[in-house]
Amino acid sequence: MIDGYGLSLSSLEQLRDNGTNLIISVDCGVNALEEIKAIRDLGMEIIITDHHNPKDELPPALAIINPKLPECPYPFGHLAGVGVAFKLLMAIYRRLGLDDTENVLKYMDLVAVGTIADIVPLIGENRIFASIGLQHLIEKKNLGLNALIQICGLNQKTLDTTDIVFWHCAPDQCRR
Ligand SMILES: [Mn+2]
Repeated sequence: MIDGYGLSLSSLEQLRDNGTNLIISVDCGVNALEEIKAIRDLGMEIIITDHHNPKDELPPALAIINPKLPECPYPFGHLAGVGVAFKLLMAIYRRLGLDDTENVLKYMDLVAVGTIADIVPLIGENRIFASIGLQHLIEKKNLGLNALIQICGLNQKTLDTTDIVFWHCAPDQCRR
């Protein structure tokens, strides 16, 4: 809410001062040349996860994970920012031998909210994320999301994609 979308130079300095040496971006960074050069100059590294269309010059990151990169072999190009981050998490789980069903499904409600709210086409994997995640939302698996749904005055039993994308709370509800 303070720095807006993307990587901001002031927050990067703050991260460095707090002892951070590796940043993982979500939903941004593939075209943030200046900021990623600054990360290097500040002595930190960055792994970019993004789904925005990259420009010709790519930033000097440790790694760039983005299905829109021309050489990316990933078969589904419509992942939302959260979907790309989820894929990195799955790769880490696999490397650590933690890729069991429970862990794979654990954050599906958050992946669904992020996918639906990012307004990507709900086809292929996105449709699967939305479908499983909405079911988790209805089953009240996540305390934080439950509270958000309650404050928004939404009916959790009939929650759908429109509730997630277009719902605006009334001013008196927002103050709660
Ligand atoms: Mn996005």
